[in-house]
Amino acid sequence: MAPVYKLKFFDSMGLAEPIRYLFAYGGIPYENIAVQIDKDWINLQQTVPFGKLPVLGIDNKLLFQSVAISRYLGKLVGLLPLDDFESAEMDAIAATVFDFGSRVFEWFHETDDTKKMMLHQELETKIIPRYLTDFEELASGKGGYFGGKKITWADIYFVGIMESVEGMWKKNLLQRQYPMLYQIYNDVHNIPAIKTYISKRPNYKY
Ligand SMILES: N[C@@H](CCC(=O)N[C@@H](CS)C(=O)NCC(=O)O)C(=O)O
Repeated sequence: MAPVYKLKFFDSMGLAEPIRYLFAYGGIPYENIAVQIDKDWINLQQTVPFGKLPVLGIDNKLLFQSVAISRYLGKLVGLLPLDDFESAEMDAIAATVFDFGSRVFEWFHETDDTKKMMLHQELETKIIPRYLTDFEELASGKGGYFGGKKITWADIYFVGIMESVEGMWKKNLLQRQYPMLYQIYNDVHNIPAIKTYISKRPNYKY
């Protein structure tokens, strides 16, 4: 019998969106449990590892960490390179995408105005260009995608996180300066199953 998958995350894209893309890509049914931060979260937080989401229930097992979950599903849907080194390279990309996303999320959730302005300035002048330039170079050096000429789960992780990053930053960051990354973004969005999922998903802001 096929496993029962239950994904818990807040009612937004964030760290869960690459996971939702991968489910869509593989045509794998799952229950998307939208946790209401002002209602359910206080109690639920005590019960999930490290008090963080997303978590994925797989029958009676629980997996946490968005990168580990995405890699697991990536393997399941045939988007993990077979070669161990190449596979580790995709882990490195996804971990770095997470690092990048965290910097933007940190700015977005900052409540002190002065600190927020400083973080914005640093992101605009240093962090965003540095990460995107290096990602662009890596994809370019490989021949199109992060793993070479074929899409892997790391491309999907990148695009899922970029959607939230752009939603928070309120700007398209890729189109003008990062053609390779923009291509990855469009190619992932144009995968028919992902396109269909996106056309039906809730109207998330980020
Ligand atoms: N490295 C973890 C980070 C998990 C994480 O920080 N999740 C945030 C949501 S983006 C969270 O649960 N925040 C709620 C809280 O800390 O109260 C992952 O990639 O899954």
